[in-house]
Amino acid sequence: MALEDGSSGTAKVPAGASTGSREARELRDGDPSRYGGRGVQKAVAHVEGELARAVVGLPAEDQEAVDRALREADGTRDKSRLGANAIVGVSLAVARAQAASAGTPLHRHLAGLFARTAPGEGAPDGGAAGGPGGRVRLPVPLMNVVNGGSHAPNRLDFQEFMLVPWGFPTFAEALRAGVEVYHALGRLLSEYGLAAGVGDEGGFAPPFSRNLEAVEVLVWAIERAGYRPGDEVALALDPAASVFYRDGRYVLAGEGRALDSGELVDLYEDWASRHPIVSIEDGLAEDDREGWRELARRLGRRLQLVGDDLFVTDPELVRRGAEDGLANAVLVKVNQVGTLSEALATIRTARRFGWAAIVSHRSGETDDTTIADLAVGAGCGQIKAGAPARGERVAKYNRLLAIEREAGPTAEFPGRDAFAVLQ
Ligand code: 2PG
Ligand code: MG
Repeated sequence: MALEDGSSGTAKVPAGASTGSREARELRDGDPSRYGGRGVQKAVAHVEGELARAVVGLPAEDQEAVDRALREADGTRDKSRLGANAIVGVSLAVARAQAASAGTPLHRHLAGLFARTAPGEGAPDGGAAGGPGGRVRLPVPLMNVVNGGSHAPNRLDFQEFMLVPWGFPTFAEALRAGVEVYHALGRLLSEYGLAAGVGDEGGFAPPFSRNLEAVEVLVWAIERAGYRPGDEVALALDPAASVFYRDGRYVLAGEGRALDSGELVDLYEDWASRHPIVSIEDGLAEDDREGWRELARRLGRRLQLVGDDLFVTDPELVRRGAEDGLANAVLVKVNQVGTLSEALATIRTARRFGWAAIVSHRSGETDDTTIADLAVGAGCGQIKAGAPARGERVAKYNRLLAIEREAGPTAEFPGRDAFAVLQ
C-alpha cells in the first residue's frame, strides 16, 4: 500500500483452525492442484483489482471511510465475495502506511483512531492513551503453553491452557516469568517422558488424555520456576467448546465421557475453586446461549468469561451478548470481522458494557506484529499471542518489549487491573 507522499505499509493476514461459524469468510481458491485448495490467488487478485480501485484516492487518515469503501466494494455481510482475508490485509496496510506517513509509532496511530471511534468514552485513562504525553498501557500476555483440540495432534479436548503472568510491575518482567515457566514446564514434561513437540501456537502438546492433567502440571511448573501460582502467575483456559459440542452434549473424547452444559459448568466451577484459573474463553459452544447464560450467572462474578466463537469480533453480537448477560469479556481478532474499524468498534462496545477486550492472534499466524500495537493502542490490557516459541509468536512479544522500552516512564503494566471482572 503506497500513499501519495511515498510512505507505504504492508500487512500479513493470519488464519484460524477453530473458526466461529459467524466469522467473516476468507476466500481460498479451492483448486486442489495448488496448496491443496488453500491457495489465495483470487483474494490477491481482488486486492490488486476491485479493492484497490475502491480505496485509491481516499484519505488514508480516514480509516473509517477506507473500511466503509472496502465493505461496500464487497457488498456481502460476511465479506465472502472478495474475501475477508483480502479486505483485512488492505485495511491494516492502510493504517500502517498512514502511521508511517505521520511518522508515528503504529500503536499511537491506532490509539488516535480508537479515541476517534469512541467519542466521549475515550481511550484508556480518560482518553490520554496514545495522545501526546499519554500513558502507554502494555497488555498482560495470556500465553498458551499447552496445546490441544484442533491445535495439536494429541488427545486433549481443550484447546488452550494459558499462563497469565500478571503479578509483575512491567511487561518485560511478566514475559520473563512466562518464559521461565514455559521452560520449567518443558523440563518437567521431559522428566516424565511426556515431551512431544509443540502445537500450532508453540505450546507443548503432551500426550495427556485428561484435561485436568494439563492444569495440574502448569501449577507445578509455575512453582518449579520459583513463582507463586495465582498471585504472580495465574491460569486461563480456552476449551474452544464449539469444536466438541455434538447434539447438545460436550463430548470429551479423550476422557471417554460426554457432559451437558450444566455439568461442564460444574467442572469449571470445581477446577476454578481448586486451581488459580482466572479466565475461561469459549467454555461453551457458540450455539449454546442458554448454557452461556448459566455459566455467566454462576461464575461471571469471579471469573473472566470470554466469548470468541460466540461473538466473532462483531460489535453487534457483543452488544446482544451483553444485554443477554452471556459473558463479561470478548476476544478480538481483526480477521474475524474483516476491518480495523469494526474491530475498534468491538473494543469500544466491550468497554461500554464494562467488559474486557483481549486482542488475539490466530492459530495460523505470520510474523506481522500489528496485534501488539493494537492491544497497546486501544489500551486493552490483555493479549493472546501464544507460547514464547515459534517466530511468529515471539515476534509479537518482541514488539511489545520494544514498545515498553520506547515508552520509558510513560509505560504502564496493568497486571490484575486489566481483568475488569476481578476488581
Ligand atoms: C482461538 C484462536 C487463537 P484459532 O480459538 O482463540 O488462539 O484459535 O485461530 O484456531 O481460531
Ligand atoms: Mg478461542
